[in-house]
Amino acid sequence: MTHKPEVVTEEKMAEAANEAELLKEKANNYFKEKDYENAIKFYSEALELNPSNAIYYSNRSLAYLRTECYGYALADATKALEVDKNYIKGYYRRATSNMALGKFKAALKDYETVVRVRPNDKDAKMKYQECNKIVKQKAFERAIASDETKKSVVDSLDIESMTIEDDYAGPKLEDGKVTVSFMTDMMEWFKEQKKLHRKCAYQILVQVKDVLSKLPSLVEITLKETDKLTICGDTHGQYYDLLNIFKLNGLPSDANPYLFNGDFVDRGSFSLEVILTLFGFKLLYPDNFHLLRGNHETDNMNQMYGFEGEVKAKYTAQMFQLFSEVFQWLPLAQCINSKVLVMHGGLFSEDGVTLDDIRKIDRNRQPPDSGPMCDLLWSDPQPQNGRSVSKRGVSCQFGPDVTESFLEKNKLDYIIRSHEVKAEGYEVTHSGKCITVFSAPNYCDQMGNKGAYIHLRGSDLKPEFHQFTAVPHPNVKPMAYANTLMQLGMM
Ligand SMILES: [Mn+2]
Repeated sequence: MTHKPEVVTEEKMAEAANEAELLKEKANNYFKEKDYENAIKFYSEALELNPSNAIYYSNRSLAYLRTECYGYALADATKALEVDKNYIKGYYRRATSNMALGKFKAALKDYETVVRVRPNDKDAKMKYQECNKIVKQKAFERAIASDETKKSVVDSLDIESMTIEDDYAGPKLEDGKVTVSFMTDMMEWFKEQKKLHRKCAYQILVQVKDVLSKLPSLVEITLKETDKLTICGDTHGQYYDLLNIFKLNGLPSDANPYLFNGDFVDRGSFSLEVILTLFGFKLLYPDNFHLLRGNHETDNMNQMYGFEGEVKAKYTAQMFQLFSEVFQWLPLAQCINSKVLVMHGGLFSEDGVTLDDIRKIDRNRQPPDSGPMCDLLWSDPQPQNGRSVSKRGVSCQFGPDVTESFLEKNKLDYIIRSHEVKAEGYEVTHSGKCITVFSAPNYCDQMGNKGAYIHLRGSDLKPEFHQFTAVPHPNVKPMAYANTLMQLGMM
């Protein structure tokens, strides 16, 4: 009888711990190479062998942050603190996840903890102060918002009396109208990193607000037999890649219609150039140039991911306010020939949603935390049936059965959505019923992905995919205007 179970178990545990360490090293190396998918895979394997290591959770949390899975990142940071409540990095990670989710008060609490434990840590103090500033600012905004019914920036502008200085050599609207030559000149002007005169920017914004506010929340269009529509996914401030799309696929026109499926701004540091170009084309071809709202056409995202900072740097806070008003009027979904439904995020947390429910959404607002409007902007498909908690921490993930029953109920063929970076620029899932298209190649200058756009022809409505790669851009890094907490958090 030489059987000694305790000793064997202990040895096995030590062995498992060693093996877990090796897996962590492997994951760290993938992380350094920015291969976050593999990093997550090996941190997960390490955690299977040794689930009581706070560092593994914390490292995986950072990898999730990088892949925009803020819900998972938050769960891992929380887990790290459960395992070891003295693990300071865990508080940082949890704070960053909460910041990314727009939960500033929760983030502040964690920064407070760090500052209390490490009163001499300058970095912690800076982060605490920065976060505190945001919380106070939000409270202030809420206070004045409830004071009076919110006035439009448009009412306080006197565009007519804005003068364009003689030394301004850039494009101007013609008799207050966007024209083809204005658009060509503006795109060229932006390409040279020059600034559109603020009067022209305001003219575009005021006019586009008027155009968008007249559209329904669900836009319905009909493609004739010979018509061809180009659908693009996220562009995220990658202006030079947007110009490349027009070079490859032709400039927008009534004969060359486009649909841009949200997330025009944030992350990329040429978001103003992207959005003014898209808004310009909307004014030029209101019936054949379509824009849908993404989860980044919102105040919370713009505050964290750069657009607000960029508008304030290049123009003013007031202009950002007007952008915010305009974004609230972007439609939420578009239906093509009553067969193909396009939206930025995806389908719903609840069964039984109809096209009529989408039509009825009162969209002129910041999206709520749940419900159909939130889902349209935020959800993601998943391979398994049913629904799951979102990796992002907002809305849900929906399976092929959810897609199937939604399509059946609404007599649709398939959906096209964006919202997720894909290596090939697009992905076909749910037996061809759910298509993702993403048009920001080499996303954030580091993901190495292709971009894609889709051609849909009226004759058969079959998606035809076109891929492209990133083109060079001037030396301004992505997130250059993002909140400093986000920049640090993303490092
Ligand atoms: Mn998105």
